[in-house]
Amino acid sequence: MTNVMTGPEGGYDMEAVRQAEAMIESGDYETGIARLQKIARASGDEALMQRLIELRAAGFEKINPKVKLEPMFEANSLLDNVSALRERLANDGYLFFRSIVPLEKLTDLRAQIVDILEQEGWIEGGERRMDAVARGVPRREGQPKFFKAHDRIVRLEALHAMAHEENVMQVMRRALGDTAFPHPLSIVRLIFPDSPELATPPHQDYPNNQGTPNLTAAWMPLADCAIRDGSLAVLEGSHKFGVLPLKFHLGAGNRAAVLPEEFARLRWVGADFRAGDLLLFPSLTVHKAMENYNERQMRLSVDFRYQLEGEALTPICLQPHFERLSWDEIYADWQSDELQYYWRDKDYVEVPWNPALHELPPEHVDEAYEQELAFSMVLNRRREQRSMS
Ligand SMILES: O=C(O)CCC(=O)C(=O)O
Ligand SMILES: [Fe+2]
Repeated sequence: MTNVMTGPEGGYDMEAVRQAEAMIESGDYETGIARLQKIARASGDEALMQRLIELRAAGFEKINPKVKLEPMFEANSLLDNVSALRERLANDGYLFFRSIVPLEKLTDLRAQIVDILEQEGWIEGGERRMDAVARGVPRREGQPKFFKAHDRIVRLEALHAMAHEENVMQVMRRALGDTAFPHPLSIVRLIFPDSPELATPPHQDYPNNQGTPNLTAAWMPLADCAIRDGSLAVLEGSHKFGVLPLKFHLGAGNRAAVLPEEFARLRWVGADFRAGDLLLFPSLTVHKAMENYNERQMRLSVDFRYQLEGEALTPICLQPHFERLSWDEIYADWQSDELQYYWRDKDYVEVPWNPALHELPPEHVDEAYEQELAFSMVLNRRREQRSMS
């Protein structure tokens, strides 16, 4: 016998709800939530919707697959053997190096960024400002408060100069080829502590950047960054499976890759990064940020994209991140013009960016709404707990 609840906007099958909840309780979170979602959305029942949000908030940690990291291979010893280096990159889909970026340049860039964050009220000031201790709720990509700081940071000459840094360029030339050059799209990540739900989910860069699949990202933290501080992890060998479908996620980019079951046999690899370390991966490699469980400090990092001359790129790779400012505006206060419009002398093939490769499935609007509600519930609870303790 089915027990049907009826509300003002229709009914739902109580037994089906019970089954979905039992699945969630027994650990089959993804399937259980997906079933409950279907029933709740179709019923339009407010109480059931509330229950769904509650369950999503309670199980947030399970939305990001819990990954156990194996250590990344440290490729420094291969730097003198270009063919071994490239073979390793082709096989593993990443290269990780210790101590490449000069510390004084990292520190200088970090100092300029934390000055802006302090002035914008994001972090505590004074002597400890270099620790980037967060104040207040997380500012998130897309929000006006986020852009108030980001629009200033994206103008920093030191940010863009880091993509051209000589040690980094030497590594890029060895890993990719002599004509390797950075895209002017330089990205800074301003990741708040204590909000693991916002960690950048598993994804490929290809749908965002497109152009040549040999496009290779270089990621570096602007200070020591252990796994628990939200360092970057890579799914080894995941670049060999083509472009994966997308689903909505609250983290940077709002897109996660849907990982096929066969990926279960691949290894997630990571490291406690130290300042100066550098991670490279081509645009089909699945990677994710580890959750920032540091209770106080923001994770600040930068990432750049490189390619060889003669290969394809899309117009967004030649624009500043978020495309809110023109290059002339960005260059206004620079000391040197050496790195301005440098790509105009490079040889590349401009190809159109295909929006279809970046589209989310139609149900993403509901998904985004539910994740937002669940996240604000989690944030409020966390704040209440803190004020009580
Ligand atoms: O730093 C992050 O959280 C994301 C970095 C990333 O996805 C990238 O560098 O492509
Ligand atoms: Fe990425």
